[in-house]
Amino acid sequence: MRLGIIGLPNSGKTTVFNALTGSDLPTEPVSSGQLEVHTAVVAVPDERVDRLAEIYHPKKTTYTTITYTDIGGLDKGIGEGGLTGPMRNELQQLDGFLHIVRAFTDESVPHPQETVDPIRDLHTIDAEFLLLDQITIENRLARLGEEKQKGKIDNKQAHADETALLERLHTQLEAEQPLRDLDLTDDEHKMLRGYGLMSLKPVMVIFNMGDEGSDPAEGLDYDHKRTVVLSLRGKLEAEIAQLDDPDDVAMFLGEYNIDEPSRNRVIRLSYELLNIHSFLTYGEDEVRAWSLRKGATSVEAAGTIHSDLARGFIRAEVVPYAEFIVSNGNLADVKSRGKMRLEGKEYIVQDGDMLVIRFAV
Ligand SMILES: Nc1nc2c(ncn2[C@@H]2O[C@H](COP(=O)(O)OP(=O)(O)OP(=O)(O)O)[C@@H](O)[C@H]2O)c(=O)[nH]1
Ligand SMILES: [Mg+2]
Repeated sequence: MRLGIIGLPNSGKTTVFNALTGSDLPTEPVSSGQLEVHTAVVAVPDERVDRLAEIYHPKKTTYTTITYTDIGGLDKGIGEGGLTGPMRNELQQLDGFLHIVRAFTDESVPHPQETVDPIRDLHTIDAEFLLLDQITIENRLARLGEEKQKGKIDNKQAHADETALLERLHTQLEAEQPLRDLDLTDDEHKMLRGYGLMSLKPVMVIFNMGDEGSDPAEGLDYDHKRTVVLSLRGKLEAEIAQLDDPDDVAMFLGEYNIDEPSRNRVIRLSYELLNIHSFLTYGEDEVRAWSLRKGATSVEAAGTIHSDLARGFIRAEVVPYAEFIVSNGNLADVKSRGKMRLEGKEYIVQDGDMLVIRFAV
């Protein structure tokens, strides 16, 4: 799963990218304005994995990951439906966005619109995405109309379904509302997958605050589905991410009166935004967390581990992590309390399920 870090020039995208990934990319007060892409893979912190590793002392411990891509140079052509070519291509491939909005004031960092106005900037990019989606949908509807006129339709039902769906989306866009607010079925999402619709993707809005000033997230009127809003102090967070010594981190946090670095919170929320959760596998070889789409079954979970496990799936042995901890990590005790279950193919995997897949190939 890959989230793209987007926003206007100088909003602090690279700064936040550094904070999240512990990278040390240069950040500059002068924006190059070019399409620049940097990617890093981040382990998702998970206390359950830590605890299991303490119990099993495995040879290997593996966390799930999220990929973050810092994408600079978005401003070209904004407001003119002008996002084209490689930039648009780049954005369409993402699973969601981290939209960085500048809320810090700093005379030495120019703002493309001169003034600092987070709400205006938030809506600038939102409006751009709505416009792009509208163009995409109108083009497709025009194509479908032509096909109909020429009587060149292979599958009448599919043609009618797609037209109806696109018209529904079009109405939403005309009302200036993002597509992610619509309740779409899995099939409808599938139908739309190839279009790379921007406002359909989940979004985390991050207000990048300075050390002073009010928090734009407070009292913000921004009620959308699959949307998270938060504020952090990007520059500070990036500095914390560069510290290796936990004592230094603690001192730093104390000095600035912060409970915990935002990094972990942002990564956890990214995970939730993507509508995935984790199941766990365990043993002396490896303790590992795996990402799985919420609502996926045990056989799909098996398939994430290895296609053989899905093909030869017999049963899943399920121990909920919480029960494992109640039993102090003693599986025999979990069993005797009747909390170890055998489940079939249709079982919907829950977050924190510890799985052993029984299979034969
Ligand atoms: N005062 C202050 N400055 C910040 C903060 N976050 C970023 N900056 C500064 O703003 C400038 C731009 O930050 P970047 O992280 O490079 O911004 P960007 O969005 O990646 O910019 P482009 O990629 O050029 O569009 C740099 O000089 C940063 O040091 C912040 O929270 N407070
Ligand atoms: Mg940058």
